[in-house]
Amino acid sequence: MSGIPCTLMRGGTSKGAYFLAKDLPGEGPQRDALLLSVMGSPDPRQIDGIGGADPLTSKVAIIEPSARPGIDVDYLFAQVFVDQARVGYGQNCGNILAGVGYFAIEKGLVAAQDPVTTVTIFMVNSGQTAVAEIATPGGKPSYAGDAHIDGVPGSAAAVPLSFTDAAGSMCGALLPTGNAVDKVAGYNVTLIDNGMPVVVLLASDMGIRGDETREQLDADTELKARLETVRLAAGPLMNLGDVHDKTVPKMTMVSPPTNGGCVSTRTFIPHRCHATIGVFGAISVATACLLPDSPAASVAAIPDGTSKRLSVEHPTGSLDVLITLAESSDYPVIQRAAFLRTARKLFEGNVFSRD
Ligand code: NQM
Repeated sequence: MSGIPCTLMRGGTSKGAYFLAKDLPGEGPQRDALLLSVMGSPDPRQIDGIGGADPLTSKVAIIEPSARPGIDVDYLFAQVFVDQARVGYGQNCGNILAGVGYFAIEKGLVAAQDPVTTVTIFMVNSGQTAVAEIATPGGKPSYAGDAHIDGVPGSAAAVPLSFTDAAGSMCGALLPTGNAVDKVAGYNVTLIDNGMPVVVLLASDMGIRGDETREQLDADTELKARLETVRLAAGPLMNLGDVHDKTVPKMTMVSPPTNGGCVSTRTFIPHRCHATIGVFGAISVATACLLPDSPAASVAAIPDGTSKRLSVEHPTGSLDVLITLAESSDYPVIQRAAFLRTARKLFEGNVFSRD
């Protein structure tokens, strides 16, 4: 039995299998079956595969050299469902993105510079571009460093990532309904997409405090049913169609910050509570906080200035999002968004599917 070259990496607060596109079958059922088998899905324990029995550790990056001018590599993200025989391509992942630059350099798709290599990445799922700065002292990828991100023990080399075109990644516009607040299934919500489609609503409106643990919220089946009702109604309004089988929109409940940040969050992605918050999800939520009259603005603490560091609190710490606003507009217009992640190569070799 011959294996498939695969690198297992932690990207931000997620973990996934990174492949070169040329080592996998092309798009279609054969590739999906292979990815399901590699991860061990469907099975809540993923015992017969390398997935970690959690949506955050059942992820795949498929990478190839890009034919697009000015772009180094194309990155396709796949969410392999844990307990269903499904692979979703309908969202991006900013955490797995953190490992893409390293992988591209390790595989010789991008030549390393000294001491930092800039890798320009086309995100196939959303048709948008990210710029990653990878530590390559002496022309070699280095994972060690002193950057810490909440949700990951210890420290590693910083991976700054920036975007100038995140808005409307899947919904066609930052605010797909044109409104900062809509009434959906009886709740005031912001339907927003600044890199990730998210429904932002007040924790208090959903009957929670907003400081509950992931485990407490995951056990609250009544809350989850109400969130799903809102989500299913929001999908078509966000130009996402019927979202029964989709991993978007995400659902983020916001409350006042408790640790000096901008806002506190509890996010469902969409059926399990996130251990932290997705990175593009955090950019979308931080952006919602900037919109006058939005539910999030009513609980957020926003620093002054056009270049803002917005600390989005989550169940295990916070995630800083940097947002640069255009100078000359009364209403917030986002020029650039950025965040800092870390990544680490964990394992490299061949992975074997069931047959
Ligand atoms: O929002 C989880 C994650 C993500 C996605 C999810 C992500 C993002 O934490 O960019 O990173 O929302 O499904 O990896």
